[in-house]
Amino acid sequence: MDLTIALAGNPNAGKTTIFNHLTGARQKVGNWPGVTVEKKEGTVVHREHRVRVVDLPGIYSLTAYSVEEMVARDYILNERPDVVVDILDASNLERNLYLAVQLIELNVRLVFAMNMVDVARARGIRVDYAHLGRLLGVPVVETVGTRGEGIDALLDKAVEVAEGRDPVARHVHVNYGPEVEEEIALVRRAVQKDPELAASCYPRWLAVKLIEGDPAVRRRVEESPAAAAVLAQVDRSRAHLQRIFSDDPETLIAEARYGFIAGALKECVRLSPAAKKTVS
Ligand code: GDP
Ligand code: MG
Ligand code: K
Repeated sequence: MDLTIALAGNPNAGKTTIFNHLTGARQKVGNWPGVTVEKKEGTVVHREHRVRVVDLPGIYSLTAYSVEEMVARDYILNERPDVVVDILDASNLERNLYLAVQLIELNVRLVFAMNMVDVARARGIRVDYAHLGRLLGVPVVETVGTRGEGIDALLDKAVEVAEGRDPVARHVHVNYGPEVEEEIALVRRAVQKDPELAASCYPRWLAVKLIEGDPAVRRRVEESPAAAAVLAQVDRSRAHLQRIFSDDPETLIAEARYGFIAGALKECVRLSPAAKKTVS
């Protein structure tokens, strides 16, 4: 059976290093359609599978404000790889988790490659990665890309998750608080009146992005027969949230994501006494 794995991650997290280990010399380099962003693809044979590995552009977020982010997001939404492997820099975990949380919100099959654990360890950062994975509903594999450590385990785990065989993989929601959640529910209900739109991507994700005011997601909805009803609800929801909070909806949502990350990290991170001294 053929499987497709997409590699996502922040710039410098080690995507290219891991891609090279996974695919060796079997690589094809081109451009993403219509843009001058490099696209790398490779294949690897793993047990009974022919696995295609696609290297997505390095990104920090999944907004519509950069061509790299749009390429990565559209690929995941439209081409639907069997599993997304998010490569995180463990020595910059909090920042790298911002993209990870947005991938979780897409409700796609996901694995975290916790890369640069050598650097994190040397800095005295101690994290219970397995616990973090259980909290976030995403299996974690520790890797040291430069030494090729953990790459086989990563490929095993990616295939396991692609086949729906991993017990850790489950969908976890960011809780945006009662006021925002109420508006998400209203928008989601409007989205679900168009079965085709609701099936085109995860409806809760669509609702969150519409409330954030994402222009590309809005355009996606404009093509739907339910567009008028959905967008009217979105405008009502955004106006309502703007009235009750001092921040705009985009800021509210970003802050809730950071809060969610901080909460999860608090349960999993143990700094060594030496590391504590250098950060305080
Ligand atoms: P990309 O931007 O995500 O493609 O990142 P690269 O693969 O180009 O890696 C960025 C830098 O980090 C390079 O100098 C790599 O050699 C280095 N690197 C990658 N993985 C690791 C790792 O696990 N540990 C350490 N110490 N360095 C790494
Ligand atoms: Mg790279
Ligand atoms: K998940």
